[in-house]
Amino acid sequence: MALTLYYHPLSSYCHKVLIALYEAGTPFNAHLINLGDDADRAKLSSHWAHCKFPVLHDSKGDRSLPESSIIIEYLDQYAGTKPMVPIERERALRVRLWDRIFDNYMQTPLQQIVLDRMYQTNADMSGPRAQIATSYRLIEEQLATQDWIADAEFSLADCAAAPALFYTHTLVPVPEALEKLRGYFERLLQRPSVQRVLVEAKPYFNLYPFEADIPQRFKE
Ligand SMILES: N[C@@H](CCC(=O)N[C@@H](CS)C(=O)NCC(=O)O)C(=O)O
Repeated sequence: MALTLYYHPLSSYCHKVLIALYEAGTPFNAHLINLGDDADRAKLSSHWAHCKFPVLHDSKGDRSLPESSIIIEYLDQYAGTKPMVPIERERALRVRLWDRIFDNYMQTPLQQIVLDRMYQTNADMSGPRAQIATSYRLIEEQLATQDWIADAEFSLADCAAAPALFYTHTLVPVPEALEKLRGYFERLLQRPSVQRVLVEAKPYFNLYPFEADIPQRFKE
């Protein structure tokens, strides 16, 4: 088996998959894609016609997989005894739901706000910002009784949460009153897997249009 991840170190969806890989200690080859480079774009498109990363290629079966959540579920077969998606149906449903919340109601509005800034479209971003704020409130309620967002074990949903929260913090501040969310973010940041993706992203922070809003502690 040889796994290759096509990725960029700044990309939040790539962080999600990298966290799963680092958590399990699964060996893989990292293939950095520069979307500004035609040859790199052609390479990525040859694996996934939508030309978005992350994409995982498995030499076993010569298989290319797009979509961060699907990749993480696929990686469970190589991850030993701690799957990122629990086997039990009820637990798996909760994990998948929270994965969807982070992707659809945090990452999607985050991408809208970032693209608006990159392309200077000056569109009204109050809707996407409100979605992120609503997600913050949902997370606070969900964390009333547990450390991780969807399960007693660190899961796919936490892989999704870490990059979503890292970047949304730069756009929509977390209110002081949301103490459980603030504590959860700090717990995520203590995971060596999360620390590693942020250290690897650091040399590229200057490409992020809201770089000035990344807290100093991540730049040191
Ligand atoms: N639903 C996809 C989203 C992937 C995605 O949007 N990736 C972004 C980077 S974070 C990308 O490739 N953007 C480049 C582009 O759209 O041209 C996933 O979960 O992997």
